[in-house]
Amino acid sequence: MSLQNFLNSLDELVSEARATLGSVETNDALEALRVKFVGAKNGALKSVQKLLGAVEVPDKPAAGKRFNEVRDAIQSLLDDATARIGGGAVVKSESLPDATLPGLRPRLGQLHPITQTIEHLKEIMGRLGFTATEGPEIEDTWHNFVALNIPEDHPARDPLDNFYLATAKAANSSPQDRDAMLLRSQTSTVQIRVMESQPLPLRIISLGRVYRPDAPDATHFPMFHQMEGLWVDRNVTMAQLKSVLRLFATSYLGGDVNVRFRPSFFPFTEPSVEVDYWWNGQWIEFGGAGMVDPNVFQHLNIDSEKWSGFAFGLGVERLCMRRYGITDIRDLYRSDVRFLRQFAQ
Ligand code: FA5
Repeated sequence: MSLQNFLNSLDELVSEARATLGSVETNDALEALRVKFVGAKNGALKSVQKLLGAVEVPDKPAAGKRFNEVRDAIQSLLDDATARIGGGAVVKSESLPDATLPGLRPRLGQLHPITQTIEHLKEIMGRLGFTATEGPEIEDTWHNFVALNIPEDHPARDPLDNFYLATAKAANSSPQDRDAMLLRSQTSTVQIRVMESQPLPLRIISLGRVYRPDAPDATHFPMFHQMEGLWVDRNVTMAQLKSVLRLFATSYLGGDVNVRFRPSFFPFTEPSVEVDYWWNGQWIEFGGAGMVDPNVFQHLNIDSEKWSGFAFGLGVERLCMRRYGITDIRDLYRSDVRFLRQFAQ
């Protein structure tokens, strides 16, 4: 087909569209014209487009350009006619919802239950005089182990029990080196950072993520949160530690909570205890605690004759689970909106 013949077909089409769409008066007639000109199957534009294939190759660019212009022109004629008649046809073709239906309620976001729990714990501990502070999630072995009196050969430093990082700094170092880096395995690191940088006395909590290569099950997850607490002053005692933890537990879990302290061992506290609550017919451990070990004070040049302190580290997920009756920690991290929506504030 010659270029001229093709252009003539386009001109005829656009003239006809101008004439008919310029005077159309009803939505039904407009709809019929829409089908006639731009209908997906047998519309006039479609038919002319098919002729494009028969145009000589060197003429194709000019033919294609003109075709696009005519297509746009017909579309604006249709839009003008639609606007003039009152939009009925547009409503139909763009399938807007019925404007008389009630509106859709926008779905509001909300804080994750663990974030809500963290805020709640901060508020309770704030009332007990503890100030919230933060520490980094990527730590060196000095803060995660050495200063906490965890010796080189201690199993807690095993590469299989920690997420050591392949940083440039650590490239030539082993997990035993002071500057090997890891994702912190406990928030007790913040005890050290705070005692390094703040004057005594101090009473702080720190809430944040910790990481351990634990196999996930109903009460374990490889990433979880801890609330660390530290109170250093003159004459801080184990009796105060137990009172604070009991007050905290009754405030967060309710007056009927049954808490027990079990003798235990942590390298950075002496004596040490593990703290459990009773739930669903069994004791669940929710934290460790004890009196700050004099060796820790010594690492930080704090006179343990003058100062004493207690520290605790509690599992935030386990507290949240007990409060809300969640029986599987993994539910908190499945990102299932149906589960999370139950915690709308
Ligand atoms: C510690 O991490 C000590 N730093 C706690 C501490 C702080 C003791 C200060 C003394 C003084 P432990 O490894 O037991 O201790 O962990 C504390 C709590 O974290 C546990 O009781 C449990 O509630 C929670 N926890 C431990 N591992 C996991 C896990 N994989 N998933 C969820 N929660 C966990």
